[in-house]
Amino acid sequence: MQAHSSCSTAVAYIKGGPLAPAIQGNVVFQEVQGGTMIYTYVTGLPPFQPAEQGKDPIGPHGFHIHEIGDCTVGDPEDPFKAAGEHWNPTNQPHGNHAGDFPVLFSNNGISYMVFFTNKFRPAQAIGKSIMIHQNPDDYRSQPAGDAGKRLACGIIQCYQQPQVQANGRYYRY
Ligand SMILES: [Cu+2]
Repeated sequence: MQAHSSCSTAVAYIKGGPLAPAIQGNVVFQEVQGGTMIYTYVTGLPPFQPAEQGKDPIGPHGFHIHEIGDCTVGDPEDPFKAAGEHWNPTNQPHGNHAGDFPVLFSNNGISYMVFFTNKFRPAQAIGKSIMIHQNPDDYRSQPAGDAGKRLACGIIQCYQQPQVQANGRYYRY
């Protein structure tokens, strides 16, 4: 955590796994007074399906920070287990984890959401992962809100401003 203390903007580039390969997106974490603003833009979410026959609805989608920055797919039927459980540095019940986010609403596959949290600063989230789930988070079931399978994952990293080289090209270092 200390090594990243100077990073005031973090980013995660989200990619869909085998259950939802069309998902793409990014999440930007920007330090502001008292906490972090989080800007999420995601496309390629699956169409909403209402709950039926005892199954959970598909969407709105549970959305969290998970504790391990590893988006290895692993089992294609139950992907992204390598990312571990919810990031929960202050040992709170689910619903109040630092990594508990609002659900993502799909608008014909597109979700755009901006919100504020005072539970962490961007530098503290670096090296964790961000996860989109198949089902809604009920903010009640422990330890993960019954949000179901993991559709898409991204690793949170410090955002490096693109630099202009002498030849006019941009690069990231
Ligand atoms: Cu999750």
